[in-house]
Amino acid sequence: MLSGIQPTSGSFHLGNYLGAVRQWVALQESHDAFYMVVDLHAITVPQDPAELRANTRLAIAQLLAAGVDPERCTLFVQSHVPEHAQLGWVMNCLTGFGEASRMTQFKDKSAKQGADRATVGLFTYPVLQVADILLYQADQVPVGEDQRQHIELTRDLAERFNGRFGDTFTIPAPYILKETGKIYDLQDPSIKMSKSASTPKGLINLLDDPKATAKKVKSAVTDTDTVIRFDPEEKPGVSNLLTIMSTLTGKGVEELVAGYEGKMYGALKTDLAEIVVDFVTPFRTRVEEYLGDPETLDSILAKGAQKARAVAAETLAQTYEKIGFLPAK
Ligand code: AQP
Repeated sequence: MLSGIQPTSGSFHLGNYLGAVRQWVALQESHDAFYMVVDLHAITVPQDPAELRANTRLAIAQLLAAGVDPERCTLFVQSHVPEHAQLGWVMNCLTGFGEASRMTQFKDKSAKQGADRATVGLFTYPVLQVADILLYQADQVPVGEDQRQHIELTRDLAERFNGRFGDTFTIPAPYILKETGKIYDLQDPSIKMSKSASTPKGLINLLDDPKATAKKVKSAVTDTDTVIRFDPEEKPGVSNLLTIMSTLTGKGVEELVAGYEGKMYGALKTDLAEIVVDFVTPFRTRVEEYLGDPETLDSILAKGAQKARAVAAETLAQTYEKIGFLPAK
């Protein structure tokens, strides 16, 4: 099991948590899990060095606060394991230019930035992600729906390499939960909640002031009907709120809908605002605690990098050997 999260946004948003990180916490119990903060990916767009360093620590603190447990998984920072960049180069040399050009995330992001400002790093980002996954021979990758195409590319490249050089890589599958694979923007439930595309009112950042968060939930867009039911096609806003509530409370959507029979949207939003605030308030406190103890954080990362490198170095050595690189004596 392998997954990663970017340290670019400062605070994780509710989509990151419900779509990915929550699954990381559950899966560390049953799988040999490798979780990382992907700082190499972060620099595909310009970063202020001091901010990047601070946000990388903040991302680790948030993962720990969410329940990622370094005793149960391998938690590390991507740039601490140089094999990612090394295997990334090999995978670049296996990827067709047209194939990489078809990645929708690149098309969207480069269109937003303008062709002249988008970097080659942004273009090859999915290929580095392929290397991230294959290095650990992951068979499952817990991510949100937006990453499905990148996992498909990973499968294609793993099969291509295995076909050309002999069995080397495990073919991974995406682990995307139907319910939470795509959490939607609170103001525009036709788009995913996202740090780059959402407006501030549509985005719930876990580290925002809980009062502001409650306000955002209460002003979420619903529809002109009044009935609370789960219908993503006809009622995307209400359905998104029900999904969030169901995941945070552990109650089934049907049970929730039954409980709101005859009630108005306002009741649902008020209850959800309270549930979200009850979730983010202790989360923020735990993040502060982890940030206040940089020595423990550093020692977790040092151990994580060591464990990750042991696996990554072995896979890279096998790959180099298969390709025909002369071993370094
Ligand atoms: N809205 C979402 N619903 C479900 N899952 C989501 N993920 C992101 N948004 C949603 C999943 O979160 C994990 C980490 O994603 P990332 O490293 O791409 O983090 P990010 O850059 O903060 O995510 P954004 O907001 O999606 O960034 P932009 O706006 O730059 O595209 C991944 O598993 C992702 O699927």
